[in-house]
Amino acid sequence: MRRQGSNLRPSGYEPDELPLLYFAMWSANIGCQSIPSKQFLISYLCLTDHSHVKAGYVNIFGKPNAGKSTLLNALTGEKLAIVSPKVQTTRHRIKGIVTTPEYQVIFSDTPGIIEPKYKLHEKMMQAVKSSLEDADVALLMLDIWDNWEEVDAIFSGLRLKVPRIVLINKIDTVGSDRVREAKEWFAARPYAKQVMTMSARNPEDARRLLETVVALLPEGDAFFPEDEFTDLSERFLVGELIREKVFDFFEDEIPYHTTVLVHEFKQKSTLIKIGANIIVQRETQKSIIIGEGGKMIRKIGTEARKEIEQFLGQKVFLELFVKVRPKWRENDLFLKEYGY
Ligand SMILES: Nc1nc2c(ncn2[C@@H]2O[C@H](COP(=O)(O)OP(=O)(O)O)[C@@H](O)[C@H]2O)c(=O)[nH]1
Ligand SMILES: [Mg+2]
Repeated sequence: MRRQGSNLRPSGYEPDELPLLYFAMWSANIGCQSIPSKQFLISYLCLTDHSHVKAGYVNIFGKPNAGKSTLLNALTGEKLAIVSPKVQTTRHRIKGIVTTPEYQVIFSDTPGIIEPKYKLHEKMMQAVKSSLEDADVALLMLDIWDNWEEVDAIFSGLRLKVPRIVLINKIDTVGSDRVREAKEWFAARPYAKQVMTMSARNPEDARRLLETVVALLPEGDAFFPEDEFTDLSERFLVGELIREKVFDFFEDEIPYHTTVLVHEFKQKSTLIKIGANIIVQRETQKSIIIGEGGKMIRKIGTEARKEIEQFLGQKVFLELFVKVRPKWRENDLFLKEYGY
């Protein structure tokens, strides 16, 4: 998905600046599909040595609830990954791309590492596996309240060879003695190239981390156009915002038995019309999601619509349906249809 306002027309350029633009695009090997912003062009032309651009994949791993998705959102400044106090919210690998003239970092959020119990879990762990394979730098994240030995066993088991940074998260919730102790404990682990303590909710900590990872990246060309900030589609991200509301408003097994499929996404003259199915496993779950007199489904619709409008920067008409698909989490065809 690309940032709004980017298109094929070199907008923002004066006619006499165009030769410079085309020269820069040619020398930077930028295709005509992506006209760089003026700010990018100026920074690019001011840099003396274009061969030393850094680019690479920085993938975030950890147990459920460590704060991985919160961190991805903080690093990219976009809400790409849904966040919840409940475990196992993230089901896909989610890429967030940060590009400047000096570097391009492709961050990947991954599902929390768990022992698979059903087919959907297996797919989730495949998303982790693909991230293990292409990482240039790995971020091993934990909640400082986690059991350190257990986390240590998981991190060791990943058998990564690339530089690894241990991120001790949620330090806003404990005293400084405990933070120091955790830092020393993880610094003694053989896989920890560096140990950083942070609060993923603090943008300043995210910025500090960004600087650290850029220093570790290999030199190379950018993988994605400058204005692309995720590889995911608007449709997918909209579905995730709806799914997040199910995590927010329902307890017990409901969020884990639910997925969302956006089946309609139409640009109308003044708004975007979006139709989505909330898919559950049982009739009883369907009536819980709908609620008395449709109270709950209306609540999901209202809250999700507000967030979608903010995300897309446009008015949205959102229509939700609830569908029962018994055992969809075990069924390859359904899993495929729902994007897993
Ligand atoms: N206090 C505090 N809470 C955090 C921090 N980072 C994440 N959280 C919360 O921890 C929960 C799990 O976060 P999430 O990003 O979904 O974790 P994930 O499962 O690893 O992706 C959410 O309720 C977050 O708001 C942090 O630095 N401090
Ligand atoms: Mg997550």
